[in-house]
Amino acid sequence: MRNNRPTGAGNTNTVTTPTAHPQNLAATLRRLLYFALAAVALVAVFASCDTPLTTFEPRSDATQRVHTIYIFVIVAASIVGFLVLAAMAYILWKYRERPGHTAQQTHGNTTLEITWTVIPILILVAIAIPTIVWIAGTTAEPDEDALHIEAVGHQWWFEFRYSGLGPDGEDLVTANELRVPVGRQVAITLEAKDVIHSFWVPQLVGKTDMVPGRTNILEKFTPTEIGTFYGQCAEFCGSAHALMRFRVHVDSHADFDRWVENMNADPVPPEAGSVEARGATVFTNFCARCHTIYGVSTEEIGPNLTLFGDRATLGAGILDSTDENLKAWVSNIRDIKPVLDTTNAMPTFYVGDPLVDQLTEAQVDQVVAYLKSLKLR
Ligand code: HEC
Ligand SMILES: [Cu+2]
Repeated sequence: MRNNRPTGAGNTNTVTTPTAHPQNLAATLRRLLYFALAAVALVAVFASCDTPLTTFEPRSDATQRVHTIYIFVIVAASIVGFLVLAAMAYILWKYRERPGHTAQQTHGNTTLEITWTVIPILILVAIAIPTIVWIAGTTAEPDEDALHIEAVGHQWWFEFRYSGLGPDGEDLVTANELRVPVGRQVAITLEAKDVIHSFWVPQLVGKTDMVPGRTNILEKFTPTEIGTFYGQCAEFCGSAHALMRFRVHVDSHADFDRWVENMNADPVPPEAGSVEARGATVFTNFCARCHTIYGVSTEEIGPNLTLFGDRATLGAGILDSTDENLKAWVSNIRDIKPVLDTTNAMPTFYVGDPLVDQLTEAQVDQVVAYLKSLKLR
């Protein structure tokens, strides 16, 4: 009987079809299973990646807001996508042309059209409301007890100025490693010394341009967790743009206060005759014309180096601040950060090049020992 179908298979196929079909299905299912396993494995691999610039692990109220909206949109889009595809698959299957049933074209159905216009409107409004409320919130006035900081982009490093927290009520200045207390709102204004840079700490706040001759206001944010977070200049600013990073240390209130206090305290002079004492002399002779260390020097061409011994990084977040890296940096900075315009750049001291050297290796060791000794008490 089956063989009487108009398009049906011939005699030869009647024998194979009933057995071949379940086999094909099993093979397809197996292939699907492998595919699903591979997808799960890939997800696991990506999930274990070290991603210091992730936006998926918000650690402030500001990034948490973006993240919530993002997840909401993703979930809503997934549900819509699933429902649409499922409905489509069902309709394709149900109304397909088959023996005894002809596919039909239908036109016009007012109820249906109103329904599928109204539902997307509702979804879009549901997305728009929190988005607009949040965008409006980005320009809100800072809290009364907010911590005010001015961040200045330089080619190729970040300067941070805490208003009123420095010696004599002046700005307290540091560089490349911003310290803020957990749970207190931070209000940062952005400026640039030379060209356009951009301030971005994916887990905490950003990104907003730093424009020369203009003060931009960064969205206010309150860090919610103690830890170290990674920042990066996010606007191409010249040859060393990729080497312009920074870190944000979110400290406990006690640790932050201790840091501010120590930044303001006069440094203990190194013991007379020690390596560090000789390093201090090298610093005064070769470095003080650009670097401030509170109580020692006052020039602000380069990063403020007060308490430099407590910084984890060197060279705008590009290297760990180890003795070895520090020696290499002070000896021949251009090997580490090649730049074309050296007007305000740190000079290379050509250590190890007898024709042009400015410092001996011993002097480098001394100044490194001195910088490393500038620590919290
Ligand atoms: C002409 C000015 C100038 C002189 C002189 C100078 N520096 Fe610098 N220094 C800079 C600038 C500018 C930077 C920022 C470079 C960068 O990261 O792109 C810098 C960066 C540094 C850093 C890294 C700071 C950080 O936060 O990562 C250290 C350490 C440093 N200098 C030490 C020294 C020492 C030690 C000397 C003396 C032997 C010295 N500098 C002399 C201008 C100078
Ligand atoms: Cu930059």
